[in-house]
Amino acid sequence: PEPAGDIRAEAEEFLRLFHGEHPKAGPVEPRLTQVLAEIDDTGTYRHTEGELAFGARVAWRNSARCIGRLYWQSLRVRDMRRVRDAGAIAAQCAEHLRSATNGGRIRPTVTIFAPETPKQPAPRIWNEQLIRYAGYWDAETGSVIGDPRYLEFTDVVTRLGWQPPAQRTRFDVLPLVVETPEEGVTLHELPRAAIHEVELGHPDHGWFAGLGLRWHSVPAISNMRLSIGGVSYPAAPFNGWYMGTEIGARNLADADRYDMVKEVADRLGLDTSSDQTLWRDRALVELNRAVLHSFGRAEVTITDHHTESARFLTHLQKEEDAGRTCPADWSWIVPPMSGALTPVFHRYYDTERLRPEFVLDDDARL
Ligand code: HEM
Ligand code: NRG
Repeated sequence: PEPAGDIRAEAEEFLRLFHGEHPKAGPVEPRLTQVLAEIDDTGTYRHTEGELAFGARVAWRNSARCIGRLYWQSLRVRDMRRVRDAGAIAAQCAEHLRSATNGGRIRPTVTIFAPETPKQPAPRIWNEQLIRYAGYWDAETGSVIGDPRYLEFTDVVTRLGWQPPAQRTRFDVLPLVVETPEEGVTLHELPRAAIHEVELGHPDHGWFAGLGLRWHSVPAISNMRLSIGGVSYPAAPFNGWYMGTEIGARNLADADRYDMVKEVADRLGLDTSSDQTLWRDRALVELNRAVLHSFGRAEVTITDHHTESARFLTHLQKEEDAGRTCPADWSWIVPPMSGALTPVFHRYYDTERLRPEFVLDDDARL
């Protein structure tokens, strides 16, 4: 259940923002009058396509944790508000992935499903991202196969009836879990054609490919609620492209994820007997070189943390020139390696929350 908030006040704030940034749309008053009447009647209102697309783009613009916001105006918005049944939602998620992957030239995209209304609860997607790898506890070796982050989620989908592949691997893609008011919770396997992946190799070290590492090409977050002008869209999966460090310095490196740093250091022949040799740091750099090299070789869009940091400062400047504040969360913006080598490290940011926004329901607005 959506915390009601003040839909009238939020609608007015949003419509004023929309008309302020779209002079050609004319004065806000007639639209505001219409929307307030619709709220009186129905408890909610329907965004125009223009409002919806603008709301989604500004929600990206307002994402304080996102370093990739320079291109916020080019977000593709797929209006799927009419789509309500679970099978069609899963099919549109697959179509989202295909069209966003675009053969490797990734296009930032959001697909917006039906909103929450007083009459009808909205559909939801339980997965954190559309593509994620299962994690299994292997009693034989006393260790995890796959992504330890998804041990619990994998357990949940298995109880719901998912059959892992007969031969479990470290990179088994989880099924989508879609919940609708009419059908309850249903499982949907993504078609293979919707899943684009890159096999990882290293520009200088042939053995790296032998580690058997890979990652999916598109990060598509699917568990954040899109909140626009007092209307909530709980199912609104969005994607951009990866910054290499997300994979190389976190997903494959964190001790509670794929934990590859020691293995890479050993294969590099580094002296791991003392922290002071900085073997972890040296192995991490090579792991990240492998990620950037492999995506580049496969012609899949990716960015490095130096380029993206510089772009983010350009974005801040553009926002300032437009007379807007740009909220940013230092602890998320600074890349997880070589922090002080990037210019985003050396400054402070505005931190107030702005709407429209993407909200993680667990940390709903206070
Ligand atoms: C977070 C980069 C596109 C919304 C992030 C993070 C990075 C990033 C590095 C931090 C992730 C982490 O530390 O786990 C990029 C890049 C993009 C892009 C390179 C390329 C175009 C987008 C798009 C949207 C978006 C299209 C929404 C329409 C967000 C949000 C978060 C985030 C809401 C915070 C997620 C959370 O709280 O877990 N982004 N992003 N980003 N990004 Fe972007
Ligand atoms: N760190 C996560 C993804 C978080 C969002 N990152 C993006 N978003 N690049 C991971 O899968 O590693 N995006 O929309 O492009």
